[in-house]
Amino acid sequence: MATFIVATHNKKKLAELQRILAPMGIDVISPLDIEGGIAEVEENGLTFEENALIKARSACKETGYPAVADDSGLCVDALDGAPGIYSARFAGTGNDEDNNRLLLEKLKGLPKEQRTAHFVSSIACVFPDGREFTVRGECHGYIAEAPSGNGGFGYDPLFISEAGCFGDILAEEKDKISHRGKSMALFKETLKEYI
Ligand code: ITT
Repeated sequence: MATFIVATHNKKKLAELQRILAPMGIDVISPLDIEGGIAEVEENGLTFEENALIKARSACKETGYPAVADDSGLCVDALDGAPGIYSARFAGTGNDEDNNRLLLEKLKGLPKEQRTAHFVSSIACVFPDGREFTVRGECHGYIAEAPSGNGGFGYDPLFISEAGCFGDILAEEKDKISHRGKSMALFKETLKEYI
């Protein structure tokens, strides 16, 4: 089985990707295993897929390992899909609490039926020989009126899924239904055609 580098600088996302990849029997290394880490690239794509490819191509080129990268975000219907690919930088501070506060502010006064949203995870896989593919997972739900729980990361305390708020449910429960759980299941299926 090949060794893959998971190209992310988000420690909580890394933990989630490693947790999902481990039972797939895939050997994973992270930027923390590379001396000096890996470079942070400018995510200047216009779609989740483009940004995932930008990150995976760079990590593969830099390390020589096949690379897996996730580009993800939250798309809120009442905000025409924002923050979308700009989810990590929504409030401009790179801080999850600031992002959540701004989101609540923008949705203030809207009833539940107008607070629908979905998470997207696009996973890109790039091989040193130039082959590459992307897969995508989505998870639909709505935005709460106040944060709940301290599980997960990012917008999890505000996202209500069919299994409850992502901030409250167990990590394994989130993986079963989440955008990343779904994209990683597709990644596993698609990978069979490549190795
Ligand atoms: P890397 O690019 O280094 O992987 P990042 O955090 O900048 O790290 P993204 O550009 O893909 O990653 O931005 C994803 C943002 O979307 C993330 O910072 C969260 O704010 C949000 N997000 C993505 N998946 C999430 C999840 O499962 N739960 C909560 N928020 C999530």
